[in-house]
Amino acid sequence: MHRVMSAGALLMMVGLLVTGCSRTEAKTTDISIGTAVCGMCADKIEAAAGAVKGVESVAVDLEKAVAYVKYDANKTSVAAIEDAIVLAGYAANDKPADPAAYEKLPGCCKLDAESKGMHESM
Ligand SMILES: [Cu+2]
Repeated sequence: MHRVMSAGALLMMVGLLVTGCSRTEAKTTDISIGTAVCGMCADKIEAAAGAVKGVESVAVDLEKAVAYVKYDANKTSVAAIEDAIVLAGYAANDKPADPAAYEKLPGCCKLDAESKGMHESM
């Protein structure tokens, strides 16, 4: 509780210093994307999260299995970004991938790929 409050206070102070009276509330969040396995996964996650209104930038680190998302907290939320990633077929934080979207992923992007190595182009 204390940590959250002080982090919030710090953000506000930094925000005031940097942006003055701007109305955007820029935040960053690290979203765990443990089911992403290759560059195509990263591209899809970046595209899906980046398409959410209010998201300013997405950077995927495949090795750490984390998507770093910069967004405007007045326009969107972490939950909305998670949902976009879920609908692209990937798990986001504690939300499992949408099963239908996951089914449509190329074989190389599935964790239990029987067809591993067979890269279908979509
Ligand atoms: Cu992949």
